[in-house]
Amino acid sequence: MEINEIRELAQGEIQKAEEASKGIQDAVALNLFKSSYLGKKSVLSSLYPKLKEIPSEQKKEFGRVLSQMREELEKILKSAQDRIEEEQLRLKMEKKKVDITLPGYFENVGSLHPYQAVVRDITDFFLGLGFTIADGPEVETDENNFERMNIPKDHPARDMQDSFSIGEGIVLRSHTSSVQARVMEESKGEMVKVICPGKVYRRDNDATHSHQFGQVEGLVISPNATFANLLEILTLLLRHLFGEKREVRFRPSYFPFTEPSIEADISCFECGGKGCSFCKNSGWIEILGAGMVHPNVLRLNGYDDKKMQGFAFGLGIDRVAMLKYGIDDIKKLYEDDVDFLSQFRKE
Ligand code: FA5
Repeated sequence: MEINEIRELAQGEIQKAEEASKGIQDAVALNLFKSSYLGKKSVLSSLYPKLKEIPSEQKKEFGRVLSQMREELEKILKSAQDRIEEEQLRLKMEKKKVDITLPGYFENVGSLHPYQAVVRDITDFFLGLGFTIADGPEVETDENNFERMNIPKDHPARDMQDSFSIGEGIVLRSHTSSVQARVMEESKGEMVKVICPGKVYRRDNDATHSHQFGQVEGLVISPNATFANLLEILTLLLRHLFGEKREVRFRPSYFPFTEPSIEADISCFECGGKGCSFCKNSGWIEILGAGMVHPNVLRLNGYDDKKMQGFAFGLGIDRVAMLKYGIDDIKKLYEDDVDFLSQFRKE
């Protein structure tokens, strides 16, 4: 066979393939085309054995013609394949038309519970002032919860915190002040600067009082901790939590474990201080108790009250959340109502 004949044959085959490819509409026809023009029984495959008949000086050219022929046929096959795929995609998109003006779907990824957001905020504030975090159990001894806080058995102050007794000498802690006793015992007369966030339990139940709630205790002991330091820290904290506009007032109070003692109130979020049923017409909502650590407490917990003095405070976490976010019933913080909680989601 002459090389020219082969060239013509290849050309003819390529033209035939080009024509045939126009009719290909689906994958079955595409496969058929592939086996007809590139398969074992194709003209292309039948030409390879002819190499033997070709004079040796034309063998190179023969090889070039065949590989060109294969390349062309493959190109035709590829463009038919692309055309079919494009057509299939077009049909699919036509069936599944997307209206790009519709609003998207939003995944609810959740967010911090307002209670937890307040805990983190308060904790960050105190870590920034060089406090460390102390911890204690919710099931506590009567001794740590009361006696070492200068509240002996039968002391009338026990009525201030109606606690849950769960066994002989064991209670659910009624305040985080129980951690004060633990920290002082561990610190063995040395300086202290801690906060302790945690859950506490009391027999209470109304819109601002729950049987289970959170407190953050603070305790500083050093030879020169003063009442002025305490007021300064609490003022900074309350300004940090509620901003400059919310009114804060400190008033004298009584706790068996501090002397002098104070309480802090924030102007009511509901009535802005005018007086309403929520704040029991006072215009204020109590947020924390504080004072200078009572010398008895220092002595009861291994400190020399002539050398060391201290201040302490206990802040209601739920109350902060209520005042900050305008929540009118403390129970909403415990109900796991997603509609209510999603208000606090950060978009
Ligand atoms: C105490 O619990 C003291 N241990 C605080 C303290 C610590 C004083 C250190 C001095 C030194 P009180 O019972 O007032 O104090 O509670 C403190 C705060 O907890 C209150 O101001 C209030 O914000 C919150 N609180 C009290 N009872 C409840 C309750 N039932 N539900 C929700 N929050 C409460």
